[in-house]
Amino acid sequence: MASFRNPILPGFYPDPSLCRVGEDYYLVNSSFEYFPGVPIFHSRDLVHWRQIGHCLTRPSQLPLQNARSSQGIWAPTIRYHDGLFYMITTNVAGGGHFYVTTRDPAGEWSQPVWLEGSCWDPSLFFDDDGRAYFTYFELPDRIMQSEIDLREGRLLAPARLIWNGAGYKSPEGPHLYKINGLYYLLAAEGGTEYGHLISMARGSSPWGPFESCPYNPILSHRSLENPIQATGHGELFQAHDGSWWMVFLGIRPVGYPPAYHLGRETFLAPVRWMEDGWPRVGLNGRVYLQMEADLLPSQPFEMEAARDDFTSSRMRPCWNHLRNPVIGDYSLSECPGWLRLRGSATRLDEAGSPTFVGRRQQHFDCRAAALLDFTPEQEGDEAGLVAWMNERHHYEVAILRQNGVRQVILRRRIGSLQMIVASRPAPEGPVELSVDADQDWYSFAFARPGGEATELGGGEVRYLSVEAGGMFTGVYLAMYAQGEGRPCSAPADFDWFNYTYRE
Ligand code: 6LW
Repeated sequence: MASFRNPILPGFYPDPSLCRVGEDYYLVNSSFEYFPGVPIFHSRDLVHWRQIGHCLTRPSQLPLQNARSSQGIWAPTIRYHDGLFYMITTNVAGGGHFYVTTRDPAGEWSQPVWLEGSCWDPSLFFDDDGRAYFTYFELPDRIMQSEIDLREGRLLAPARLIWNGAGYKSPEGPHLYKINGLYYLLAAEGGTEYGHLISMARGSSPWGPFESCPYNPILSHRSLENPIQATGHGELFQAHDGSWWMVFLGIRPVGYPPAYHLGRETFLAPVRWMEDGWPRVGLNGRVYLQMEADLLPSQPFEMEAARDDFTSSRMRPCWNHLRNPVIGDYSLSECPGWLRLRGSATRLDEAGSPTFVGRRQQHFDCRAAALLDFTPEQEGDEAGLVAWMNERHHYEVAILRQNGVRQVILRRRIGSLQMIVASRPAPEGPVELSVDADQDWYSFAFARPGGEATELGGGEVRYLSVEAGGMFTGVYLAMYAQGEGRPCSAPADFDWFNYTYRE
């Protein structure tokens, strides 16, 4: 037995789906309005994960122009069959269900093959007889299924109802598996909030009828005193050593009333099969931040450096834009060793694509800092660091030209309230901006490079939580630039970005 820490993917990594190829494991998550879309991770021991890219890297795969915050890409499913990887998901901002394929999960994926079908949470199942099935959730309480020809990208018959769930609301996230000759159907019920749970049913045909597990829910933290809440939306799988596991989403709320800001994260639990042919997840349907299990041999990856010096010709996979970026507003080559941002007239307060490059906040106690060289020549030109939930909930420390003066400001946006709450004349030349976070408070500061920091103030973490104004995502820490009614006159050059944390 050995212990591992949950979540295995901290920060906004919801709706995990996983497939195994030999001794390699691939995991994908929802990505909503962020671009590129559907981050994909690789592991060889289920505990150490390295992001190897994204499934959706081109606007032709991922049109997000119309995506409101928390719209865009909802739950994905990844599968491997006959040498080909499939990722199927839904763009709820337009187009609906589609799948892409590749032979190299770290490389480019195909153009989308669009499918008819309502609602969300599509999944694929490949049966031993070569048939393939497309399963998805349909409001209010239906799991629908159709046989599918994946070569032609078409359904072989209209989808039909196969299960209504175990009796809780919204039986979402369906996945069909064949285990010991029986067909097992997994679902996430109760809604993705505190009532979330995982249920299971089984039958002798992929069409059912399905008998509900007598122990449902097989995973639930409802009404429990456990730092992990809202457990649901999972994937069941067998490791190469024969052991069984589940990955699923959960949240880690803080404070009272509880609120979470890191988003829905990916957790892992061992699974045991009982004599009666039903599984037990974790410790009788409960999971913990520290768990004991017969782990696979540890195969850690080299950790990425905390600091990104922007010396590569490509951005690291942790970096995301909002919706489809204006590529010409970003450059790693115009000023080698710096990330150059060109602020546009699109501002953080709009549900558009401002000039924004962000990474997920993955730890309660963390610090993000960046060195910014920005000399705005137009009134209202601005660039800086933002702690970001969405266009209505964000705090930023920035260099702004206001009343002809180059200032460092702290601005808070909480719903319909917005205010610059502090400002100081900016020191000449490049300025180091920083945001320090703990469970309750973000504090913002600036300094000359290597100099003593001047604290500007801060804001409550709670007002960037999902409960305060979010929906399905989590806080990002991002670099940005924006003009006031027109593009910025000068570029904003970031020399480095550093993310450090305390477990
Ligand atoms: C996901 C669905 C859900 O597709 O939220 O509440 C959606 N349940 O399973 C976005 O994560």
